[in-house]
Amino acid sequence: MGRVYRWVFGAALLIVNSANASDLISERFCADPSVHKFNNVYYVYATNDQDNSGEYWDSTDWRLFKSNDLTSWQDVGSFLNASVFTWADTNAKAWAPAAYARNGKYYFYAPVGGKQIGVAVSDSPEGPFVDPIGKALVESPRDANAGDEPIDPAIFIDADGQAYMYFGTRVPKVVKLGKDMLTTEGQILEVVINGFPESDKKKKYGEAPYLHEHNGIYYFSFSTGWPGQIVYATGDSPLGPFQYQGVIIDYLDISTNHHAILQDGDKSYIFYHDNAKQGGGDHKRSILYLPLTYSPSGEIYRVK
Ligand code: FUB
Repeated sequence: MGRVYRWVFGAALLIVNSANASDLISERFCADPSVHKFNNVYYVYATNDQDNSGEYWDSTDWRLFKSNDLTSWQDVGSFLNASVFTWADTNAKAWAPAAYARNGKYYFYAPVGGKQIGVAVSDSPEGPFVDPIGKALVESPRDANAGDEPIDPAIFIDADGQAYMYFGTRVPKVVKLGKDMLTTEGQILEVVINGFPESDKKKKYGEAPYLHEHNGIYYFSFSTGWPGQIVYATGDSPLGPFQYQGVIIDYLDISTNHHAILQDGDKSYIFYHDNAKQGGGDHKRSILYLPLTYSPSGEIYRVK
């Protein structure tokens, strides 16, 4: 990786992929997708919006969906409750999670409440997951530079085997993970994003960080806030700095947005949530997905 690139994107560049949104992956309200292909099966790990109060994101478990073809989805059910993290508040909220496979194991990173991220591990993508470390992996204010709200973990493993966890609200953070995926290595760093357009003060980091690599370029994407666009910046290292590039998903009629990108052979998809299902709203969200495509020089085409 580490390819040196020099992009000057045209200011007027806006190429919209006109694909229609997929059907909902579930009739249940769910949000904050973490999407993966494990053993030729697609999995979406999600926040449970069906069982929250409707007034806040206060559900206490996570839901899992799976598919063999990205079209027909099976509801695997409530596969993990926040109570697995015995060190967390008994009413801890189960927010946007991130799964990852490594070492023949499946790791599940999850914010509980707004101050702690836990990690659970399983031999199967569908669980059962257990907490192998008995404490938060990252916690505020315990850990220096964890920020006020360490939530929304996203995992990326580079070609050299180094794992990174991105997280944070309002200020994006990154920390290296050990090969065991259960420990952090070194300091928590701020992710630097340069080049936000001066003309739009709403263009800033909000939440929902996501890192992927495509053709040697590192793409750092995130929501700009509440409501938020999903935008992206690029860099030549997983640690940044990143240069703002543009919008992937425009504002939706909902207070949050949160996405994940699936790279499947030569195809890519962006999963996100919206208020698309009847009766939906800020706290009753639904997961959909769209194809994600790139220009020959690596710009991500706006999808929505
Ligand atoms: O689901 C609760 C919170 O809403 C997530 O942590 C954020 O990313 C936003 O989607």
